[in-house]
Amino acid sequence: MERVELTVEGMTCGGCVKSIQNALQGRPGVGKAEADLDSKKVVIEFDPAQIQRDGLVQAIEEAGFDVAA
Ligand code: 9UX
Repeated sequence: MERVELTVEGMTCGGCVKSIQNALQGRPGVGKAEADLDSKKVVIEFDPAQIQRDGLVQAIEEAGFDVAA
């Protein structure tokens, strides 16, 4: 497993946190996904053979949030 930390814009309540975590965990290859409202960070563990950073960003964007560059 690899680990990446992304900064997500637009998380404003605990429901957003859950939406992002669910969106990520629904993708094959994603293990743990933990979003934190205060820091705006999402820490994701993933199998690079199944999903890469762009796929993780896409999952977050499709859930309606933006990922900081
Ligand atoms: Mo809270 Mo977020 O009411 O998508 S769920 S703002």
